[in-house]
Amino acid sequence: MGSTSHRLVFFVILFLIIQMGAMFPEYQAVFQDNQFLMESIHQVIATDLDNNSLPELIVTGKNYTTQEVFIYWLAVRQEYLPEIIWQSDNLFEERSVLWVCSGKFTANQNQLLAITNSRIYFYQSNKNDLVLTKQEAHNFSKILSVAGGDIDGDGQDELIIARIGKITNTFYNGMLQVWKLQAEEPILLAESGLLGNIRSLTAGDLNGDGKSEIVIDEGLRYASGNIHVFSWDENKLSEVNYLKKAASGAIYSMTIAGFQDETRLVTASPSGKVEFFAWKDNSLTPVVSGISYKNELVSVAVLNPTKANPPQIVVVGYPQSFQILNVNQ
Ligand SMILES: [Ca+2]
Ligand SMILES: [Ca+2]
Repeated sequence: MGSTSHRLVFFVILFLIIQMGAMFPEYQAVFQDNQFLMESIHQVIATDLDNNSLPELIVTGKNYTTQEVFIYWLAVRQEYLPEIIWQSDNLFEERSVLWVCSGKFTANQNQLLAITNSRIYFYQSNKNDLVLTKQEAHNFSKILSVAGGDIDGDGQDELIIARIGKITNTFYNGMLQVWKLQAEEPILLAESGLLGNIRSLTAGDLNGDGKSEIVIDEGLRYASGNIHVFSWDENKLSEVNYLKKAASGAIYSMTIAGFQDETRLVTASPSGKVEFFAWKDNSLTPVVSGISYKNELVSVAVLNPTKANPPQIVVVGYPQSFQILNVNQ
């Protein structure tokens, strides 16, 4: 009798595992290149720069041997094959990272902002070209990461900077700044207190109220850290959600995107995991189906050309691996 009930329990569990497997979409690589474009790829973002309502990709990286830093603008049109539309001049700057983000910062179409330690570059599309409309020295300092988003809901995107606020013996204690760029000089809209060792930053409208939320991950070294969500309420930044030990490791890259019926935060970690969090009942809720890789992930983007189908996930693995993943249909 005992062994029969054990066997029954075993089959019930097996059945449940099979059912759960069927519920979660499986991703497969539809494009993969382990030596993509440059010796080291740092960042990928998805954005619609040519205003055709279809997202393209921006990829940044570096060739160490020749001291070159480039931005590529890529379209993924047919058969998931990324095609180069445009390539920047060499933006190499001694001892500087190049950060990029996109949004309507000073124009009424999406712009690409590229920021080094000392300079800021504004690009916008003109037919199949990205035109450098402005470049200048800036006074932002100790940058850790950048993002674009309309924090206050006025229709223009703000530049969000995660920066070092204080250097301690053991880590960089970071903070957030939100800048408006329309005026001659950038205007500081908001600044947070010290938030810990910020490892990644993104912005996007998680709750659908028309204003972007700001999301950061903070924690030490490679350890699983905490995700904080901030929104602009009553003329200040307020923390509206906090997830402790949220992901299965440090988060090096995050993005916010629509997934059919819900908005999700997508994270990538050096442990090789892509994880999803849906915005439900005013908080981030882990979505059980993640993606696991053997290599260290440095950046993630979501390509969402149609609302009807699940979007594609673009992942960059250290040092120069590039993959586009699609849900098995
Ligand atoms: Ca705004
Ligand atoms: Ca919002």
